[in-house]
Amino acid sequence: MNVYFSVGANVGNRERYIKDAISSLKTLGEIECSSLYETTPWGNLGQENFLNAVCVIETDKKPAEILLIIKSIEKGLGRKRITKWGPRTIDIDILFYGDVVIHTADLIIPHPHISGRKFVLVPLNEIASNLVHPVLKKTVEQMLRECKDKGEVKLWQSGDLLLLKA
Ligand code: PH2
Ligand code: MG
Ligand code: MG
Repeated sequence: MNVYFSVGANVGNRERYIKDAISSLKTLGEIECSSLYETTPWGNLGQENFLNAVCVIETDKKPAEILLIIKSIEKGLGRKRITKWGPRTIDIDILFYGDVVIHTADLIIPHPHISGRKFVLVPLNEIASNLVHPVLKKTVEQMLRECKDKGEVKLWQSGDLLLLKA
């Protein structure tokens, strides 16, 4: 299954946290990463800018197993859950699990905010512009064109560099 992830950090050595998260995610399977972007905060404006990237991994693992793995990676990288949408050393979210739709108490796939977030859509458009959202039935490219998010998303470093140093 092709599983898409969003990674973000806005506390401490943001680049290091993202790279460490990507290294850990590599244990799930073959990975392809977008470039790394610096982005203004979405939802809770009184905090530092984020670094964000997305990646896709080909894996046989089930969604619940993946969720446990990303929680443990976040914990290992010092994530503390304090406020919703607040500052964090690392956040790893599952965006898509193939075209599977899941609604359980602890997991919603596709991620509910994809179409409203430029910090997700810009990097996603770089690696998967033709990917179709299984609920909205729109491509990433179309969601990006229609997105009203006014947040800034600026290139920080290329995806190749990100993978090399991860
Ligand atoms: N994550 C959030 C809330 N706001 N803003 C940006 N720019 N990047 C993020 O990764 C982010 C956010 C909740 O997970
Ligand atoms: Mg998140
Ligand atoms: Mg999260």
